[in-house]
Amino acid sequence: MSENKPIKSAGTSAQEIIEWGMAHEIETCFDRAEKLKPCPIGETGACCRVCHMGPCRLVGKNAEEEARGVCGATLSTVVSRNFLRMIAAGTSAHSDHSRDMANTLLHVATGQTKDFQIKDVKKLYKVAGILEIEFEGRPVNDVAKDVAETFLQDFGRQNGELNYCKRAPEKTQERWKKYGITPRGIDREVVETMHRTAVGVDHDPDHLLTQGLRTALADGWGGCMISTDISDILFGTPSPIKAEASFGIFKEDEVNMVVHGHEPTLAEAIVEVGSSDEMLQYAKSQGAKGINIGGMCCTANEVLMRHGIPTAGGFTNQELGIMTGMIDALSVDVQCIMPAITEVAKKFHTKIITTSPKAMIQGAIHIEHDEHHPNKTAEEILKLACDNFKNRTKTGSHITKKSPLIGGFSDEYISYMLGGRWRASYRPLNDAIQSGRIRGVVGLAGCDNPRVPATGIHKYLVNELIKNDVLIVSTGCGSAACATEGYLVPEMALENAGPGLREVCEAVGIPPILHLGACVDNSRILTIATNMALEGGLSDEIAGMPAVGIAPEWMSEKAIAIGCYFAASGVPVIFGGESPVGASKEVTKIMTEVWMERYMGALHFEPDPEKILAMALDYIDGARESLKLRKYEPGKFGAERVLMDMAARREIKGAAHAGVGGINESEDK
Ligand code: BF8
Repeated sequence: MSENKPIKSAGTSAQEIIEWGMAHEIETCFDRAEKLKPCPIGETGACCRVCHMGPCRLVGKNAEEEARGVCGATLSTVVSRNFLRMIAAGTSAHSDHSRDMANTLLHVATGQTKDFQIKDVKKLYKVAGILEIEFEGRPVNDVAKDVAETFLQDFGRQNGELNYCKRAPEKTQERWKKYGITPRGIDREVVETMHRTAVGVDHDPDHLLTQGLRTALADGWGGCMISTDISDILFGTPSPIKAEASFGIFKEDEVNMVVHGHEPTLAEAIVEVGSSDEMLQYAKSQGAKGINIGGMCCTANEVLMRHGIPTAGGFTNQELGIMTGMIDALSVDVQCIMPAITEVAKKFHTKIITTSPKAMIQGAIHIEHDEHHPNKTAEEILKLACDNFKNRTKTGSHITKKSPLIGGFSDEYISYMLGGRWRASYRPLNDAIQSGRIRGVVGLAGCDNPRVPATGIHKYLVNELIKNDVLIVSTGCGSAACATEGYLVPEMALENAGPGLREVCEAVGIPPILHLGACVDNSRILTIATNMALEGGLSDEIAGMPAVGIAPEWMSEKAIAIGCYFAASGVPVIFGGESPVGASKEVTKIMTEVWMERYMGALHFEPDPEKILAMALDYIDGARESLKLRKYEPGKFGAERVLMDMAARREIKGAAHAGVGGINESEDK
């Protein structure tokens, strides 16, 4: 990395490729972010464009009191309506993905899709039990059919409540009922939100935001949770697995096929068909030694968690991956796919393939995913990748660095690790939090963002949080950011962890940063929080736990939906960057103070990483105090052993080496 170039990504390999791209005049999101400053009116939520009398910009010194749209809408109405529409869009994205998963399960159960089978029957039975579907003595596919049909009803349900609301602790459910945010049907909440934010309907910011929370809960306890569970049923519940991350995952002598997007179905088929003898022979016939499958963004997380497929990283790495010159084919489905990839790909040999009937990009090849015959689609895509191998040129940044990682933690596996096979339990985790060995838990999630040195805030926060004895559960591109920087190597992370956290992790055999999967797998964090509440000794609901959610580099509307479902479930959440409701003090107050009073959850926006850290630790310590847990004392536990370990390591490695042995230095070795 050159010293006088501006740092655009905190990923060292990513930065190298960015610099290579600049030298070769290849434009990326980093250049566009620099050229295109955010509109200051839209950025803070003050631009109303829900009708064609506007767009109205509610600006000025006393905008909160005086500014009005042509219809008379106040700033707080406009700001909250804009925010609600983000929640609705985010909920739609996760939930439409989830609906596709439910349909796939139905097609597998009824034999319309023969390429997949139910992989995790135990999980199917667990889900059937929650849904009160009889499963004992019945054929597996009959149970799966009932489960799929019951889930599908949750999308179009008009009244009552979502099936999975009952998975939340009772007190959490009571809060939802008390404040009228128990979600009904997923589609119903999204449609009602769109209706209420249309011109001339709901104008009361608090009333609007309450519907926003109900919609977000439909996302978390509906769309996301259903998707996670069906993916586990069909493709297996994850357990810890080794993989690799960063741009060095691509191979010189093999066909590099990359899966990018979100839905795991076609990616699973590509993994399966890509490892068949037939396809290997085909790759060889095209001059390659084999087929190397890699991933990007959340599809990467899905196949990493279940198969150890390596990841090239998160959102901001997608153009950079192509710029390595190593990718023969990149197949994409839905969400977080930059349309710019086809432009970048023109400069290389990479074929971009769109696969979803919902999403096309100009300049891409469209090979539509046949949901009844996924292996056939996978074969077509893989053959195209193999055919393209011979067109690979020397052009590209050819980065070879990568980092090992351990991923694949599910709530089922965490509970098994903590309690053992016969008495799986959260007791050791709760005990460790009670005693102060673990100060609290942070869910580190969300995107990476080219408007900050990408992945840099994730990097800063994981370092500081584990140093402060905070256990991290991570998902989405947050996990990818940790992975590419070497933070998911347990030994390295442990070396940097506070002594109490380290002691617990070593005793139980878990790393201090647990990679839980894709963005929809934030639902696993809801399940973990529920299990902690049910275990006892901490809070008896999700609210009040020494736990915080952080999305430091968020950019997607999906992240907003996620932040809101955590807030409504009782978790204080801190987002980085400028606030999309920053124009209105009233809306900001509702989302922080009023939500805190009602749900013991809140949504803050804070651009300063140091303040994010301080707020998170304050929330954790405040919750400890309210629960009358022992006051957290840094270095109280395990310090002596850690010092001894460090001394021993120093002796072995030599003082100079030990001095740089922390996880910061581990990337891409
Ligand atoms: O759903 S973390 S950039 S890839 S939105 Fe997108 Fe954000 Fe990544 Fe996955 Ni989630």
